[in-house]
Amino acid sequence: MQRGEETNLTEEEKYSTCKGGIRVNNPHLDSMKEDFLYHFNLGTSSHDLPAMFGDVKFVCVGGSSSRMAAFTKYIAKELGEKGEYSNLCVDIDRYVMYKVGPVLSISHGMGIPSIAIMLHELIKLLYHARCTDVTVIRLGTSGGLDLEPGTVVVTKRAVDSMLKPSFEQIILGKPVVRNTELDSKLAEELLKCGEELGKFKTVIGDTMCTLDFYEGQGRLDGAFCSYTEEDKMRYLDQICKAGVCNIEMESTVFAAMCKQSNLRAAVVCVTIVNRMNGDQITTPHEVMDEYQSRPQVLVGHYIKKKLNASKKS
Ligand code: R2B
Ligand code: URA
Repeated sequence: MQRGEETNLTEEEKYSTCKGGIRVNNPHLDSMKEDFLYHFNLGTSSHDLPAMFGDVKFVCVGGSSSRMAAFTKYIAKELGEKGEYSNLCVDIDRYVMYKVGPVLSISHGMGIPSIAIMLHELIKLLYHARCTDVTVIRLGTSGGLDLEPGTVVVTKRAVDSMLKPSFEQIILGKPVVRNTELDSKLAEELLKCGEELGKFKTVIGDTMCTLDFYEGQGRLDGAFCSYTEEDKMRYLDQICKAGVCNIEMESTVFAAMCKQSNLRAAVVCVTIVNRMNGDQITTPHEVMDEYQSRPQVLVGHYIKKKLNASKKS
């Protein structure tokens, strides 16, 4: 597709290039002799990206490297794939990346800047590899509002700390605001997967994305706190009434960047604490491990369903 050919696009999207479905919006990219994805330690000259990644259909991302390694083992077992899966981000320790058939599993660290860097390189990787029809899902943890810990929340809308469904990036000293709309059909399908499994409670609702775990999420247990418990509870009540089910730290930029690049995206997070009852996370490790496996089980079920359906058609 040529630059600027599509209709119904935002000004930003008009000037984008779309190689086989993945949209990038950078006129400089095509004139670069080589594109080195520094934090992945992968590059267009050193690696045959279409051969390595061209068949990717699902990308699952999550904060911790060990959780994404565990997901890799889980999805391999679920898909009946046998083998050893090694980290494709060799000799660099920013992120880990594993590939099991059409499923890529990548860690993104904590917070907006960390996931944004990973997503820039992921989107370019998928673009260079000429991937098509890719679904990206963030599997995460979060603090729940009025939800029993262990509840899985599928995000309907990713909102910022001011309840706005947008993500603001400062570019060349000026604020640029981007939409954080997620794929509603995908969210409903994921909710249905949770219900079909019937192993844990799954709900759908808004997810608030903050810039910090402590003051940014109204905790009383950070190194600094300038508000009262009443102030905190008033805020949590207010956002809960506005439709926020859980709070985490990556969903807005994740939603915005996936939307910009034409990627179908969803956020599935387990709640590990009910913020209406407290701030500290003291859940025993075994319980926490089981909670953290829940988004993996749900998304594993979804991926299997989709792959079986595509085999039949
Ligand atoms: C959830 O958990 C992390 C903070 O503990 C953060 O990455 C998030 O979004
Ligand atoms: N992750 C968050 O960002 N907040 C919580 O309360 C729990 C996990």
